[in-house]
This record gives sequence, structure tokens and C-alpha cells, in this order.
Amino acid sequence: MVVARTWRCGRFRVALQPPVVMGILNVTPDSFSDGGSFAGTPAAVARGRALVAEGAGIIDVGGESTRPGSSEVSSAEEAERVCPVIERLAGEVDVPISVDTRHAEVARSALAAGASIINDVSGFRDPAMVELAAMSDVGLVVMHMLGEPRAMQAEPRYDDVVAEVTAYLAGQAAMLVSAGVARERIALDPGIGFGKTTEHNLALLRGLPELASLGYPVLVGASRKSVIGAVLGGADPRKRLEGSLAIAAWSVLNGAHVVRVHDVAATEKVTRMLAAIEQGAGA
Ligand code: HH2
Repeated sequence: MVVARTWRCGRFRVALQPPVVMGILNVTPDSFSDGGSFAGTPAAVARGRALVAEGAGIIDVGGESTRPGSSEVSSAEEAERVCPVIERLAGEVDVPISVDTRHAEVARSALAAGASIINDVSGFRDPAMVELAAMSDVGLVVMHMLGEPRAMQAEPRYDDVVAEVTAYLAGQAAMLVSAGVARERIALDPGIGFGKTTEHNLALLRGLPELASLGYPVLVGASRKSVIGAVLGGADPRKRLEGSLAIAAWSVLNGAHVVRVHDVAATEKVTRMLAAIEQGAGA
């Protein structure tokens, strides 16, 4: 089995041991747990800096909410939200900046502004996104989503969710490699909450070793998501810290290399503690 140790993201070589905490920076008015908190460039840049100080190894900047039932924004508006933030942050912090977008025009502008990773929740379905990936040298997050955000939670069905999601991601990675993308640039994400019931999400978390066995870095983004509310109760996503930390710990112990979270400081302590148990206190 090939073991992923580094992830090539433009000028960065991201070491995957200990696992990397990806800090979420939503520059949106309507994200499900932090919408509106960091809209506007100065507030967003300050938040990005704070996330790095808390231990984030990657900052993921998003300008479109993909919560179930969310409505689409134009690419121009999305780019206007994210690019000034990416440009300022890329000049200030020494960690890769990722752009969370499904739109090739937004990704193109974000790369010009200094982003080193394209995080595409639609899994590089769009040929224009594949072309951009092949022409650049940045890292790529290929995520599984059933359908589109607007309708993805309408009775999602799978015969075997782990096998289907793993096969889909393996297929998309192979497609990218045949389009000219170096394998070392690709990371895979099962897409917790994207066209999945609570049972599907839990099965995907149990099935992480199967996804990790493909040999690509694995990213898990479950922070504050509804699967936690479904298991522990509680409607307010900001009160899902314990569940988020439990999933982050489970994920890194079961093969994930990157965890995408809102609560960076707490998650970084969890991953550092796990690394110390595994490797000794100096880890
Ligand atoms: N989840 C969200 C957005 N982007 N990207 C990856 N790779 N994996 C994920 O699980 C993922 C993602 C949704 O969460 P959030 O950004 O907190 O909310 P919203 O989409 O409402 O902005």
C-alpha cells in the first residue's frame, strides 16, 4: 500500500504527519455555522491570521455557502468575496491558502491571487476545472457530493455508501492523473453531509481506512455538521464542539491526514495529543 506522507500544493510541500488542521474561513453571509461573522476583507484577513496563530496548517477560504438548500451566488460575486482576502493572506502567512469553490472562473482568479489549493466540493466534475488543474501546480481536494447542494439531501440513496464513494473518488483521481495532474497533488474527501443521511455519514467515518488505502491524502470536513446534531442533539451548530472534536480524533486515528474545522485551537490540541501518544511527548 502507498502511504501518503506529503501533499504537493504549488510552492508548498505539506507534511501530513502529524495531521494538518485546515481552518475554515467563510467569507459568506449565509454559511450554516458562521455566516456573516467574517464577511468583509479586513475582518476575514484578521480571522485568517488568528487561525494560523491557533495552529492551522492550511486556510480554506470560501465565498459560497454549500449548506443544504443554499442558493448560488454569481462567480463574479464569489470571486470578489474571496480574492482580496486570499491576496492579503497569501502575502502575510506562510501556510497554503485553499480556495473552496465549484467554479473554474473563481478558482482561476484565486490562483492568480495566491491560492495554493483548489478545494472543489463538486469533485472536479467540470471540464473547465480539470483543465485549470492540469495547467497549474496547486494541490487539489476532490470531494464526493451526490447531486447539487440545492437538492442533495432529498432522499440520498446508496447500496454501499463506502464502496460507492471510494470508487467515485478513485475514478476522479484517475481522471485527473490522465489529464496530466501529478498524483502527489491530489487529496480525497468523502464529503460528510453532502448528499448523505446520518447513517451514511457515520458509515463513511467507519470506512475511512478503506478510502485511505487508495494512497492519497484523505481530508475530512465534519466540523459542526448536522450528523453531530443528529447524534448528540442540539440545533445550534456553534454548540457542536465536542462532537466535532470526537470526529476529528476518530478521523486521524482512522487514516485522515487533514481535518477541515472551524475550531482550530481545540482541534490542534487534539491532534497534538494524539501524536504525542503515538510517537512520544516530543512529537
Ligand atoms: N464542507 C463544507 C464546505 N466545504 N470542503 C471540503 N473539502 N470538505 C467538506 O466537508 C466541506 C467543504 C461545508 O461546511 P462550511 O464551509 O462550514 O459551511 P457552508 O458550506 O455553509 O459555508
